[in-house]
Amino acid sequence: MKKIIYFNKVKNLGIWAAILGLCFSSSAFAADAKKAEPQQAFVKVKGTQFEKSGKPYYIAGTNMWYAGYLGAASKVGNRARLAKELDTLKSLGVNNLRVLAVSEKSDINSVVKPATTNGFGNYDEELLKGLDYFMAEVAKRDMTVVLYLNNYWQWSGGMSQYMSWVDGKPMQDPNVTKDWEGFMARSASFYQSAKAQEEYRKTIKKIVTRVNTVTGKSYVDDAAIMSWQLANEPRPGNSKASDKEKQIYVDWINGVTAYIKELDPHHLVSTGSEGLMGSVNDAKLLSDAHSGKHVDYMTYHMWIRNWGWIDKTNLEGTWDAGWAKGHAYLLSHIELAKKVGKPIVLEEFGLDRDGGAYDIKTTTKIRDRFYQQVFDVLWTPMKKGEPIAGYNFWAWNGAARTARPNYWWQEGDDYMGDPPQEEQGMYGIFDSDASTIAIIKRFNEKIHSLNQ
Ligand code: IFL
Repeated sequence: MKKIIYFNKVKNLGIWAAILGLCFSSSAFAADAKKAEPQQAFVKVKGTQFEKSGKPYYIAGTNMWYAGYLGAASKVGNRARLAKELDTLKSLGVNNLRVLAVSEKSDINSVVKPATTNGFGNYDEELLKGLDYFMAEVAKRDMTVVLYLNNYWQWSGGMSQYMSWVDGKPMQDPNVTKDWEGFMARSASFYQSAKAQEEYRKTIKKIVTRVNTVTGKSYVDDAAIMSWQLANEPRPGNSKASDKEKQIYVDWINGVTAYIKELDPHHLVSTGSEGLMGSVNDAKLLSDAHSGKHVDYMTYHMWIRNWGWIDKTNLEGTWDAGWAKGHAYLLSHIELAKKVGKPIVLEEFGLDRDGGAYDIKTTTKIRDRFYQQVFDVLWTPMKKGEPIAGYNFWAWNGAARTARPNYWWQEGDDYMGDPPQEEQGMYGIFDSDASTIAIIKRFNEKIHSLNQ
């Protein structure tokens, strides 16, 4: 009996020693994993500019929504391609990538598959590990990332899919129904749904407080993250958004940005807004939406063809009038940013290949001219230290190719910058688009001359 008690004591001691050891080593690990990078290494706002490591930090960026997908170890991913794309972008002077952090599973055709989230609280860990891997690769290359946490549009599930999970009504694909007004109203109903907001915050918490499985570092402590972004192109509602809806939208932005800052006070937070065209052309709304103390900078997007300012079947003929609007749009937002007193990033713009074709072999003369003109417009205020803090072109297709005669993405195809709701090759820049790439590289060199 004594023997048994003694043995149990020893065994208990052993267990305690093991527990203590575990506690010690796991707390040592946790301490290591949680070791914050020096505050200096985080992108900060200084007046109406960004700063990193004590130097100005202008953004020479691209959009690459699928970058986390490429990082997955499963057959969804392609780590060799990811490394190649990042190396190519680095060699072009790209220092920032705007990337989708989460996607919601949906049954519609024009949505990316698989999704990181298969239902409320049901995450695809393998895909999230892909995001971890991507973040580790980015840090190695001294680039930064803007991670968006939702989508107003259908191609990653987004707000509409949240609403389908809330009320069980099937998600409508506006590519099929052509009812964009109805779709936008449905997406915006997300701001008013207590259940959707609760689940959205859970997802935000899941990502923001995640510990990277590759580096062991908490996302909160990762200086490679430049900004958490509420969503891709959130709008207050459709073209008839009421004053009440506008107020709900502003309140939503203020509430969620405050929530993110509670979880992570060191990273910047942004909205992902398109600017005036995503704010029913209401300058007061745009300014109100970006004046909250937890919104660190403004964003805007410019889509001269999507918005009907030029006609893709007659790019040359409709150019002058369309570009005049684009030019004014680019500058007017820099003026607005001055009034709000925050930096602004042109984080999306793009144009079709010549003739509106999708074929990679089609020339890009008008697109090239467009890119050059956009860069010329941005450069003057940038040089003068006005609030324009950089740009991300839309989007990097890189080495992706499609073999589909109709250019529509199907599960298993290469991921490219053109998301699955649009023809593959519409706006994205392929690694073979030498003339456009040369223009981007030249502008990035100028930008880097400011980052000294
Ligand atoms: O693909 C689109 C994406 O949803 C976006 N803005 C415009 C892109 C091109 O139409 O965020």
